[in-house]
Amino acid sequence: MPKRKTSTKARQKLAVKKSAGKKVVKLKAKKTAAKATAKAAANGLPRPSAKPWGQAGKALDGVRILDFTHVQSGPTCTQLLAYMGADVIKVERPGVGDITRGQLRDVKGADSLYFTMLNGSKRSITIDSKHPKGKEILDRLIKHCDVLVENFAPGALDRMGLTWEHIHKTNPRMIVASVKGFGPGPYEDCKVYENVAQCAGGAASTPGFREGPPLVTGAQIGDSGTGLHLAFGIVSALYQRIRTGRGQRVLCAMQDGVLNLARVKLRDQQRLGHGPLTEYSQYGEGISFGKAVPRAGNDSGGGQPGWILKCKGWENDPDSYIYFITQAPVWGAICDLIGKPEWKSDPDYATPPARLPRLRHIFDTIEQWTMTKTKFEVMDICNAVDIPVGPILSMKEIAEEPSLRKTGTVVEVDHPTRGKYLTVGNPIKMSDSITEVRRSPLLGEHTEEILGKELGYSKAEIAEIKASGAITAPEKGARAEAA
Ligand code: CAO
Repeated sequence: MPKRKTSTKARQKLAVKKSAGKKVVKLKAKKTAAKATAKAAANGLPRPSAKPWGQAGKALDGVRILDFTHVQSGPTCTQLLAYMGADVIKVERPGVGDITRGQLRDVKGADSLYFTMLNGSKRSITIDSKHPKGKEILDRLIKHCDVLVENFAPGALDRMGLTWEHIHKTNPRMIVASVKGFGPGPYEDCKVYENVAQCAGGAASTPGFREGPPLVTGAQIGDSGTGLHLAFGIVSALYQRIRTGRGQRVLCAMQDGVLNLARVKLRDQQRLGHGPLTEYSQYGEGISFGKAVPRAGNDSGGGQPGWILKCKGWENDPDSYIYFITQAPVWGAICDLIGKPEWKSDPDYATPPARLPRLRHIFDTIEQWTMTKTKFEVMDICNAVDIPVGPILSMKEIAEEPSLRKTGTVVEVDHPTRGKYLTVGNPIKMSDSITEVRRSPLLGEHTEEILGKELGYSKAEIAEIKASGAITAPEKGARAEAA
């Protein structure tokens, strides 16, 4: 076939068309590349939400927690997860519940503050975990939830039949998080409470005064501290699960959690091998060190000497004290305040090493000044010139402090049987996940709601379960034989 002759005009047209086509292809390729780069830069994340801050849901929205915790360490963990938006379903023994409901009761017949302050923003379901029907409900909950959290005595969960193997088979995505007193080793079977952990974690050997016995602290570093560690482990496991698709076990031993919080003392133990701890006041007092880190009274844990000093009114108010830190950069300001400007240039006081052997005299002199002021006056005066000080706030003052109410750190909630009470809200503030602090649930308050709405039991089935005694107290239900 003879070749068709193309006119110059047509050729030009074709060339323009071809080049336009090439341009479109190039543009498309560019756009695809740009999209791929943007996707890579976003690390697979969705576009940034355009919703106003705090209105894009909560951090842990959609996460369901099967909360098998009791007393303090476990409940601290799950309460924090609830504050972050997780749906926390607390499983309690029918008729009894978490033992703390009745411990340290201040209002007759009402759940104690011990319980209410550790179980806010959760739902409660009663299940006898040793009852065959109870076990069946628990299996449904295991399938339904993302995380099981427990702090039973070692072996208790296995005795319920809820071994890791069983849970993992039932729901391979489930994370099983546990608090135990000790990790694997000679003490792994021991039951452990707060002060046992403070002692075994090394923390109790260091507070108190040199001449006195070891001391435990009121801050619950064993229980609440370990609960906090566990919460971190759970959130990390949830994050890893996004990649692996499977759950894992998370274990926090209270001994380990306490040691983690007391790590500066293990630091000092090692420093002791290289010479005396010069920031401890016993160094300045010429008292030699033994083989282990000594009790340090109110010495500062950091490199800047500090002590607790009396303030105006200390004779009648046991909390009229302030923590005073003689930080090197503000030494001049301290000297001016306390009426000792000559100390600024006196070689015995001018440098931190020169002051070390004289700390007791220095703090006695500063105290002569702090005793002329209330702790809040000292706070105002010192902070104005950047001297770090800390008033000893009583729990009464904390409860009444307006700024803590304003930030939601101290929250008042209303409870149907005990009335209004104060609780500690979320100490972690997030700009896009707003915490809602709700009162703690009554025992079994949400049992039917969870069985019906979440687990899909029909009304007839719920009635059957009730009659079986699996969710009601033995004296109330026609209890079936336990397995
Ligand atoms: N239905 C039926 N039985 C239930 C149940 C339910 N819903 N919930 C709990 N139980 C049973 C457990 O199965 C266990 O029974 P067995 O021992 O017969 O198997 C029993 O209740 C008691 O559990 P426990 O041993 O955990 O409780 P305890 O009061 O004897 O010990 C504690 C409490 C805290 C010392 C222990 O749980 C422990 O060492 N936990 C780990 C460390 C910890 O968290 N300590 C901090 C506590 S806060 O200060």
